[in-house]
Amino acid sequence: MNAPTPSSGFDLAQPRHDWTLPEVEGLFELPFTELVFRAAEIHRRWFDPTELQISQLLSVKTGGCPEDCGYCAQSAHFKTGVGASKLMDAEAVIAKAREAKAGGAQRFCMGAAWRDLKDRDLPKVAAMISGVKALGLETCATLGMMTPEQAKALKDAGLDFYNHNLDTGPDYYDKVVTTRTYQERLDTLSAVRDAGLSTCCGGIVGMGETRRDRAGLLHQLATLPVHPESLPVNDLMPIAGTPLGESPDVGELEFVRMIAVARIVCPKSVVRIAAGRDRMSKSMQALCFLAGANSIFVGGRLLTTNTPDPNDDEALLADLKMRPMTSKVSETA
Ligand code: SAM
Ligand code: DTB
Ligand code: SF4
Repeated sequence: MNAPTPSSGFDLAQPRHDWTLPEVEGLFELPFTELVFRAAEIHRRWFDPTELQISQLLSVKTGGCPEDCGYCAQSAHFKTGVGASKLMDAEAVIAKAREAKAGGAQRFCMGAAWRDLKDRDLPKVAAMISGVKALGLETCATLGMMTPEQAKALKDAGLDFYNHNLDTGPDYYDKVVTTRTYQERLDTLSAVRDAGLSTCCGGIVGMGETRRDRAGLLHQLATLPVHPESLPVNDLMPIAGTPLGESPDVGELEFVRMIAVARIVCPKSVVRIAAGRDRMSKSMQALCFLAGANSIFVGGRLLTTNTPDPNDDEALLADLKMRPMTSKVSETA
């Protein structure tokens, strides 16, 4: 199946929600330079390609998670050496957010190793969200599954974004996680949208999935009722002790293809190079930005693994003459 060409009579840069899986697979099959060129054209239609959205993560509750996600250092099912800690106090989180803002972060994302958010933890989580919001940062949280009522409570506390990844295509999901279903992920995403929160939803490459599974993930995202406002693409950080600790790397060009196809099928989403950036050269990151990536995590740390050294990121932006995103992200279709 050939991907549609610019001469096929419709505007490729307009968001569509009727992508078919063969169409998305067809994009992956394009010659590399053609794919990147198309993605770069679309990127320019919706964004200033010299601007990057800058996020910073903090693990507010680490380890001991009851879920068995085969990639995760924080699952209690695997011996990874990551210990379980309690939920941080709001004041400590707010202090970290203040440092992140001083370091140039625009959005502060609070992550917890939970299967789902418990009502007993809501007051503390709400307090950290309002405190971070009061600093003038965009707020994001990733706390596992949530009910519609909990999503509304977090919105009222000042939450802007909720991160909840589909992680891979629907056919591969149960090879990676057995303690929850794809449908449960989709249900939380519905609750998030219905509460008026912006969604941050993407996945991981390099888990032994096929290209069809990668296309399957992007097909799911592109056919959601609203495209995710943020779309993180994680390159698997192989964690010793997890079932995916020895998973072979997907390869640089395939990672760039994933970014480019994400840019094409979700043209107005902010596409992030999430995990794995610390192993990427400057030129690889530049290629990702050319292919439509326009967001990064900074600050030196993700949850249990690292981002590049902040000095290296400063040099990267200077070298590429890129700067933090100033324009307000346009509304997503
Ligand atoms: N527990 C919550 C959940 O699963 O939604 C929030 C935290 S969880 C660590 C957030 C995301 O981090 C996962 O959905 C996955 O995409 C990503 N992630 C976790 N471990 C990773 C790894 N080793 N390499 C790449 N991405 C990873
Ligand atoms: C996302 O897609 N990636 C981030 C954030 N959302 C929560 C997490 C990456 C975690 C990488 C592995 C670790 O640090 O433990
Ligand atoms: Fe738990 Fe999230 Fe890790 Fe899965 S990805 S084990 S839900 S912290």
